[in-house]
Amino acid sequence: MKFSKLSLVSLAVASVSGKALNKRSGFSQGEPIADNGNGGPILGGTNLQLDLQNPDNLGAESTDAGTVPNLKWSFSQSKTRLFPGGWIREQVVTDIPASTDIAGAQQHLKKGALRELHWHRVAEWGYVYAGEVLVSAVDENGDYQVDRLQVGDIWYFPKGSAHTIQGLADENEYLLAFDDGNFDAIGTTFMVDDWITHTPAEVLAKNFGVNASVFTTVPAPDPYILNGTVTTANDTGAASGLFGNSSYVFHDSAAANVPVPGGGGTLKIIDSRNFPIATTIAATVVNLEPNGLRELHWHPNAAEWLYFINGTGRATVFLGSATARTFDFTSGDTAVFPDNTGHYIENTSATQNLTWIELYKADRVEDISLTQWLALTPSDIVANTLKIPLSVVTQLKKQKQVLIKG
Ligand SMILES: *[C@@H]1O[C@H](CO)[C@@H](O)[C@H](O)[C@H]1NC(C)=O
Ligand SMILES: *[C@@H]1O[C@H](CO)[C@@H](O)[C@H](O)[C@H]1NC(C)=O
Ligand SMILES: *[C@@H]1O[C@H](CO)[C@@H](O)[C@H](O)[C@H]1NC(C)=O
Ligand SMILES: *[C@@H]1O[C@H](CO)[C@@H](O)[C@H](O)[C@H]1NC(C)=O
Ligand SMILES: *[C@@H]1O[C@H](CO)[C@@H](O)[C@H](O)[C@H]1NC(C)=O
Ligand SMILES: *[C@@H]1O[C@H](CO)[C@@H](O)[C@H](O)[C@H]1NC(C)=O
Ligand SMILES: CC(=O)N[C@H]1CO[C@H](CO)[C@@H](O)[C@@H]1O
Repeated sequence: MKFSKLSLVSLAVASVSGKALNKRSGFSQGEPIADNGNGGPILGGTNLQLDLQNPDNLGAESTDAGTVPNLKWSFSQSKTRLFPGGWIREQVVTDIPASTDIAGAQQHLKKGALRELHWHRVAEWGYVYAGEVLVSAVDENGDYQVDRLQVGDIWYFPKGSAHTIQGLADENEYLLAFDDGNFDAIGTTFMVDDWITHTPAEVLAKNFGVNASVFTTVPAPDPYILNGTVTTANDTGAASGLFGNSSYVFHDSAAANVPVPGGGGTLKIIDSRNFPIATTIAATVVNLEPNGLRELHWHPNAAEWLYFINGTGRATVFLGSATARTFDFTSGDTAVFPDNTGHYIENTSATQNLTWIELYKADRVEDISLTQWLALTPSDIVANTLKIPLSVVTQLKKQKQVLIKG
């Protein structure tokens, strides 16, 4: 039986229903063939579903140039680790070698399940996107905090803070980020039960003032995520803080979405200016309307790490020296735009918002807008450099547009 490429494409389109597909005008769907005749069919093995999702890998964007490494990773490509109380899948520097500043993970907890007590050699940033969780933490002054987080709420534990997380709703999930791309290396996470089982019993007895036999039931190896029941304890008196605002937590309700001059969506910045403890991870949560564009810009202070929550989009990363590469994104993708590289993000759906989170290993979010730069430079200099009419330059917007309506 013979299948034409076209019938294979329609089969694949049917079988990836739900995953949005990117069609580029002037370019064949699922094949490296441009309407101008460049390219040709793939005769060897290929993964058609990936091809359909990533037209820019097939060369759809003629302005791309040079050898640019992969800057994208889908959590669907990560190994998922399963536990009685949930799961985790990570993206670390070995997945995207350019992502040296930040590593990320999706983590899921069932009701009552616990990410066991631990601390890290790096800072941890979390964003709840489903369910509700309880975080509990203790700092070096013996100050403790117990707080309840809902969808959109964020936490930040500085390097070394002792903490634990519990799922409160039936199913709960959040994005985790760490201010070190090599986060998963040995020695970055310290589990409480791991420490106990690797300490002499008589030392434990002396340290805690109890009978050494108490600790024979401590699990080894450590369970990482364990099942349990939702806490009812009020022994620290911290329950009164359950509904309050702790310094480790930024409640979504504490900041309004900032309306942007260009229309096109909403944006929220959470960094050390409104969330003082978050000195090493600054964040922007972006909602871009159908066909909208996050305007061309770069970040003078840090690389950008991204997590796409929902929708479909694309971005071209300009790395200087006449090199650029376009990437296609869908929900569950992560990416990194290296330090100071120019880029935009476009919503390629005509119907669905594109939502994503941007993280920077920095104390604040900073960006320079290409349009604003050109508008605030002597107009004849800009016109002469780009060889474009002066009248085009003089009407450029002097205010950052941020998100432009599609
Ligand atoms: C510690 O507990 C064990 C087991 O319950 C018991 O046999 C032992 O006598 C206890 N030791 C002390 C010092 O209380
Ligand atoms: C955790 O799961 C195990 C195995 O299913 C079960 O025996 C135990 O009762 C559960 N514990 C809690 C606290 O839910
Ligand atoms: C927890 O204990 C504190 C202090 O004992 C008390 O003020 C508070 O009402 C208790 N909270 C709950 C939810 O029982
Ligand atoms: C938490 O902080 C926000 C913003 O400052 C405020 O609107 C809210 O009332 C606070 N909630 C509590 C329980 O203190
Ligand atoms: C899309 O975003 C706009 C705000 O920019 C919002 O009003 C609208 O409800 C969003 N649509 C969906 C389906 O979330
Ligand atoms: C994505 O948005 C659509 C509506 O535009 C909604 O039905 C869906 O639940 C969203 N998915 C996630 C993961 O937020
Ligand atoms: C590059 C790309 O896919 N752009 C798309 C942006 O969204 C509009 C509306 O869906 C499309 O027409 C464009 O092709």
